[in-house]
Amino acid sequence: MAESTFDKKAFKSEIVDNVKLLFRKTIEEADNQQIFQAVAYAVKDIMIDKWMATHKAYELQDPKTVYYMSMEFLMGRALGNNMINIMAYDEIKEILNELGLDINVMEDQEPDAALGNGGLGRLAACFLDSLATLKYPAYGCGIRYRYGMFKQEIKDGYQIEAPDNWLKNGNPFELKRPEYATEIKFGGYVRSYNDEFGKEKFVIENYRSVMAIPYDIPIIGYGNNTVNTLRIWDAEAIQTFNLDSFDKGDYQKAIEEQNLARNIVEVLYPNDNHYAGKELRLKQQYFFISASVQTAVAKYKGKHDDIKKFADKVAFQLNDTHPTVAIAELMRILMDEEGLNWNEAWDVTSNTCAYTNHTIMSEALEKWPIELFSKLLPRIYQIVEEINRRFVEEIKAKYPGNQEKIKKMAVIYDGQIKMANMAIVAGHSVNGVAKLHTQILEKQELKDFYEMMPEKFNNKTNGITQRRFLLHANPLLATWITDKIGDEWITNLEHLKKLKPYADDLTFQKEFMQIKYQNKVRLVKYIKEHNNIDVDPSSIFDVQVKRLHEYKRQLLNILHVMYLYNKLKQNPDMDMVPRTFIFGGKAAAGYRIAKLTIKLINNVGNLINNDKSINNKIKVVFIEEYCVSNAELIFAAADVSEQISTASKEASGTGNMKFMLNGAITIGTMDGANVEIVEEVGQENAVIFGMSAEEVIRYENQGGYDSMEIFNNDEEIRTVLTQLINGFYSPENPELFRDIYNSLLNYKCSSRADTYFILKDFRAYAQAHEKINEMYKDSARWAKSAMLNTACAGKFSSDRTIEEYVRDIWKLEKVEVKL
Ligand code: 26Q
Repeated sequence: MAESTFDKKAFKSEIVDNVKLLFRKTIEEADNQQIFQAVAYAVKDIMIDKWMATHKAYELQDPKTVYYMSMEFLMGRALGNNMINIMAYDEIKEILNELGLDINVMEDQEPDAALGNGGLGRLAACFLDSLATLKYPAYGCGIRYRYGMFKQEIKDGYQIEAPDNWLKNGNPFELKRPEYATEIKFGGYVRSYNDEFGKEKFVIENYRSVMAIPYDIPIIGYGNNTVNTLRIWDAEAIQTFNLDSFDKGDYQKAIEEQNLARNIVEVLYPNDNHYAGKELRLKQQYFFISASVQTAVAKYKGKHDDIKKFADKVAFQLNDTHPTVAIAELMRILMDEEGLNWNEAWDVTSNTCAYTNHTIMSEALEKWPIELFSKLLPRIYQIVEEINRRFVEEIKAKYPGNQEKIKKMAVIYDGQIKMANMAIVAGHSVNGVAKLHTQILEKQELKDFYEMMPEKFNNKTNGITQRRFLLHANPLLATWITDKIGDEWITNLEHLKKLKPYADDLTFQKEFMQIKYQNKVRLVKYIKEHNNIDVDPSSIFDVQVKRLHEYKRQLLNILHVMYLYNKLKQNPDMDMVPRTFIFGGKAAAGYRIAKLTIKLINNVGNLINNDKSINNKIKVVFIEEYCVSNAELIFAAADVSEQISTASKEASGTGNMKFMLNGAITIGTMDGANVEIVEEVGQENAVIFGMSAEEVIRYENQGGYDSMEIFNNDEEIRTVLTQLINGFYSPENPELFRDIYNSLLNYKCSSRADTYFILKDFRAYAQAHEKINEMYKDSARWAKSAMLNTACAGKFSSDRTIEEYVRDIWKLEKVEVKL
């Protein structure tokens, strides 16, 4: 580990200088936001030297580099993580103390960089941390949205979306790089001609264009000198126009280009696992991909003259299908600008690109109507057409006369371009994000592709960075662990297994649970300040935080709370450890049933939290504005981790890993990475319930099941469902929750009743909760299980995941950076 050369005195005076330089103030006069900025710039100053050294080392050694292409990077706050990774967190904490300041208050001044929706975007952020820590050359490539994920306010129980103006005070960590601006062309038409050697050439004419301007954000490794770059692109109009000198046509065009530029990067689409088919979304995709691919090619050409060997130096990882237009863009550049023929360009593209699949749900698969796509990207469309034509020939050769195969696998079919199919056909690797998910891809969703090209398929079970989700989020536990087993776990999480022998020790169990209690008190304070709800830290904290989605089944959870409440009302002496059911998460702005579920959770909470007769045995809290920064508080405070998706639907999940790492016990289905969590921690230290993925898929193939039968035969379930429509939780409007009721019981259009098997899994879920209750009563048993969850979380480090990507897909070498 690099030793810290941190100079406390110099750093302190740099803070004072920065306040003066930036705000013309003394420390005493500056407000917290200003001091935060001053500290951030001082930290950046330390990182800049390492950033330059890294750049120099990469220039000199010319290593192979991965470009992680993603529409989303859900970074959260940077200051805390950066102070940790430069190994100066405690020193800076002391300095701030000496100045009469609290490091937590300073960190709270920083807005989250919420350039992502949920799991996929946060995974990208964890990967960047791991890549730098493991000393691999890497770029993140994305979009600098002016507005990130919307801010969620809860008013009268309803979600209200507010804009996230995250850049309003500037971003101290970013660096604008106008010298690397590139032009991006949209629309127009393709003209072809023969050049002097008779070769067919293509040019686009009459296009509109915008400039892509990069902003670089330093990504520093833990305890080393590696600083990689997250490059996010802003859009600007080509010329700021001059009213006098434009004739009418140019004036129109100039205005249009202003608008195009403004619109492209204006806002992140707030959909999670749902495709909407909006033209602006395709513009965003091509915008950042064209800029990133052009840059990668230019960088390569700065050092090499043989473009055919591009893939020896460059790997593109496509984070879902959102960046797959990179395939056609690279083909275009290689052929139209670098003069390669189709086969040569195809070889390079195929060896460069690899695709990660994050979902099997059909509503999330991106398909673009030919009409829309070809108008916006005419040359790119020609290339996609040719990719399709050649691939369909291959299918026909392999499966003569088999129209089904073409229907399923063609890149263009029925007037639509299927981005996943293009990514699979063109790339050299297709990976799922957990073992079960990859199996389902191979055996079900992508079966035909798997049969045709099995060598491309591989699994990379997701992971999370322990630097943020343990070291930063849970300093008490982190320190305790380091006291027991040393600090190697920070860069090699498998070391946590050395905690196993401590799990049976009563003293250690007590200490562990004492830390959990203090973290619960910290969260109680947050909830009081932000929600004004009183919560008892000695109750069981049972937590479900994640995006709102029907498949994630927040509805199952709240229906079970309603059921428990009914039982308690009938039998107030019921043997039950007091429980606080904590929810958090955002619903896509247009997702009606998900938003209604938020309202239901809040109404249920309102009634139950104010019912004195149940003796505070149940509390229900919906935490407003779930985001990376408050997630860090929430994971550290959880006793129970709710991972209850309909089996087969959650590709992996990563929240499940964050809970486990912080010593929460999972109540969950055999879905996604839950399967591997149970494998690691043992069945006795998790509570698993419900249908298997195989059963779910079998029922789906039969067209579903009859939820009415359950309704008719199970009185307690019937009572709960009836409370959705008799005004029990909405006396002012008894019909309020009718749509939820209908989703469980009525066939609607072509979709089955209870698509996500909520009623079918309900009894098993209730039993699982009884088991949790029993386990918790035996405090030694609980403490042991909780500790074992932490001790067995080693596999779920994103460091492990990245090493697997490097070994199987990217083939990178580590680069030592010296200062
Ligand atoms: C698509 C088209 C138009 C607009 C938006 C989108 C869109 C945006 C975000 C589609 C999907 C997403 C996000 C998906 C996602 O977060 N998937 C999750 O990825 C995690 C990391 O692999 C997994 O752990 C989760 O299981 C998976 O749901």
